[in-house]
Amino acid sequence: MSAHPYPSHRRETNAEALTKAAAVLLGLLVGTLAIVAVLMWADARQARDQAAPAAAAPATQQNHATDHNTALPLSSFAGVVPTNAQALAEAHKAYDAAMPPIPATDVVKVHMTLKDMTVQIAPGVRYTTWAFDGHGAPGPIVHVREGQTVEMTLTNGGAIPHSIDFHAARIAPNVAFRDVMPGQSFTFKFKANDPGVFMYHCGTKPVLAHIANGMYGAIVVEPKQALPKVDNEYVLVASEWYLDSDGIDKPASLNMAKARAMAPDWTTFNGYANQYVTHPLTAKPGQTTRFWVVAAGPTLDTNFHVVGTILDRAWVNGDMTRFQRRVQTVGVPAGGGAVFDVKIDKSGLYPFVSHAFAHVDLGQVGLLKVGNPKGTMSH
Ligand SMILES: [Cu+2]
Repeated sequence: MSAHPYPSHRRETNAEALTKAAAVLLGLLVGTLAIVAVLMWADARQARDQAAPAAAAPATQQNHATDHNTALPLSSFAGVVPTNAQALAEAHKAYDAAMPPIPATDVVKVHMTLKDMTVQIAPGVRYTTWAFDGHGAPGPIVHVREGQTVEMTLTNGGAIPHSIDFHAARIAPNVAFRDVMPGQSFTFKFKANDPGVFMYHCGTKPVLAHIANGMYGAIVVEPKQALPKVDNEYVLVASEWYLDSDGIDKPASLNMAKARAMAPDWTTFNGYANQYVTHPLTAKPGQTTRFWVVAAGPTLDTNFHVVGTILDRAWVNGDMTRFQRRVQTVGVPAGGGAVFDVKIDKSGLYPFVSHAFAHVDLGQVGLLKVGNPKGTMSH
């Protein structure tokens, strides 16, 4: 027995080694197969996850208005202007904020044609609007006296249905504010029995998109009983814009996700950022100036304040039956209006702002230039 210890032992060892090697190889094979299976399962799951949004993508890409993807982050184009912005701002013709006269007739006929058009909303920044009466945004100022009848005709010169909703009207909206098809016209009447400054806007769904695309304006219903006399009257419509590009090389369109997230690129008075900084509204020292303010939104309020003075009279919420005196800032809610008088004795540059200062940063600021002051504004 002793003569064969090694061979015997060695034989046994070889067999053991073979068995172990086979076991290791089998183990490796099983392990590899398991890893491959896990990887294949992960791949399949990833592919399935990717397939679901891909299937939904065509609808969201075709129509911003039905895009429910509000995932952040959203690119901001706030403050993005071309290098010649100052020259462009000076060349821009500011929206005429001066109150137009009241027509003398009992029935005031207003005819607006809706047009799809490209406008500038900041220096060198173009946007494709749905515009009331070729105005871009806001639409024309409608000015009537309490008791007059407004006969409104909307002609739809655009590509999709639109409508017009007057906050100054007491009328069945399903009849008067109905959709008007492209190429069609629709007329309705209402008696302006409630004085104040009111918003009008397109009420076609989704309303957020139609207002965000510029379909809004102001109607002023002057009270029968005259308000205190003033020297200057201006209409300001506050609103915000949500852009899908910077609008410099090609016109921007609506980014519905930003509109839902309430993250505007520009905020404006009368549709164009900072236009009354470059082209100030004017008054003479000692004069009283009246601001008729509407916040069109589509979503954000404006916090009206005139830097360097106090609001002598404030018809808050457009309640023309009473006014508050000597108030500093008044909130005007989206879809609401208010009226403010300021008497300024000293010449100077008096900024009017939304005192929610992100709005100023995004362009909702203008100047009331009283007299002929020297110097420029630091705000
Ligand atoms: Cu519309």
